[in-house]
Amino acid sequence: MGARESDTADYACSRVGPTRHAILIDPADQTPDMAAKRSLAAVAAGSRMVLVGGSSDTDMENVHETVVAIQEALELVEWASTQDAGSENLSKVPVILFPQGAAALSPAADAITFMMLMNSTTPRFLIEEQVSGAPFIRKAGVEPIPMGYLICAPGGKAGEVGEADLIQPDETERVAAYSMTAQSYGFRMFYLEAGSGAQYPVNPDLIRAARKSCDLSLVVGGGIRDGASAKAAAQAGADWVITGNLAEDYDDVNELQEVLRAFITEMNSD
Ligand code: 1GP
Repeated sequence: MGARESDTADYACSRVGPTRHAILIDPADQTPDMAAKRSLAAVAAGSRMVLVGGSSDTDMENVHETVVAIQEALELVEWASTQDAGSENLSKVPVILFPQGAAALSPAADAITFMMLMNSTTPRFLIEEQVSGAPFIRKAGVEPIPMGYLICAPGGKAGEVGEADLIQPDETERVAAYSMTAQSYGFRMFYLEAGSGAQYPVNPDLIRAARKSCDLSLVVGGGIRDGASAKAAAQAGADWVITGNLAEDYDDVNELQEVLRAFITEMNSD
């Protein structure tokens, strides 16, 4: 395992500093070129991780082409910043797979959220997809970040595809027990998901319950479309706030950068 690879997992799981924003790129919803442009805009606005994945219609080809396009764009920006003494020295933001399963992976990613969909009712997402994907990931040298993934109501497509027994907004004890279980398994991240495009995000009470019951890097996403919801998640204890759909609303990347800059500022405001 290379130093850079374990650096990526440490970076992603570090709990020092304010809540960070990550952009989720769904390769089924945009071209690799647009994915790269949106990722650059997000990083320029202050996003600190790019996740690539989706719960349907992704495959090896569109995931790999998208990861490569984003990596090339970010490496160019990093290189340019080292050439210009006056500009901010931008260290490269990691590109991390957030896969729907073993059939949608890329060796060009810096790491992969190697997840157990903990409240799935099917062995497929509890263990079988992981077993199918593990040899590819090992061969490609992509660093697995062990992650507990928990789908909360309304759950959206991820909840349906994953056949999840959804966590309801008032089930704080249940989410606490899952977070303790995640920690006991040795997972490093714990992701509370409301589903992409969810009508409402994860209830902050659930985030607080997880925060109190584990010291894993806590990731929250699904249905977060404005700075106020991001701030509520941050104040409840999220280490990472993820947005996917938000960026897809913007084809003008300058506008996207402005929107995300304001979003991140509000997320971390007092
Ligand atoms: C989905 O949590 C992410 O896995 C992002 O959701 O697309 O609603 O931002 P949105």
